[in-house]
Amino acid sequence: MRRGTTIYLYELAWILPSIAIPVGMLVALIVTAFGAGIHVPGDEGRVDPTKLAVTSPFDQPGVFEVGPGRYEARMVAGTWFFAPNEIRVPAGSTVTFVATSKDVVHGLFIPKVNVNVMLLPGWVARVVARFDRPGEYPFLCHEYCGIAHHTMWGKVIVEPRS
Ligand SMILES: [Cu+2]
Repeated sequence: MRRGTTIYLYELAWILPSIAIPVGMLVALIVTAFGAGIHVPGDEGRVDPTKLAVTSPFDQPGVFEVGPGRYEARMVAGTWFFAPNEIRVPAGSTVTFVATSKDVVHGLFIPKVNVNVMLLPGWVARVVARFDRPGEYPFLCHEYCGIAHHTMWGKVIVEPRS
């Protein structure tokens, strides 16, 4: 009888955390998703990844001035390219990257300005970065996407203000 009670308490010491930990994680998930509003990076709308060539704004990838010192870079990622893979803006610009993937999961990583988003086919990602200093800011795909993944990169060229 005594031994039985001992085993029960010992099991309880494991049973309680094994319930409490998943419940705690679920609560954390619910709080971050609904309370803090954190979602999959790309919850800016959906597109049909097979029809990007005829879907605005991805039918015209490129860099567009949307206001004084503000640019929008509309980008498509695919195996194994970024379109565009060269973006030119003057120093002091704020660039909104609106990007998606046309095939598999890619990523957009611009280390110098801390841009880091996944590009999921069918999802539109939107991320904002400010480019104050002139120079080159390489960006790359940081989600392994196949044999030529390592060739998938481009750069933001920030030109000095004249
Ligand atoms: Cu990729």
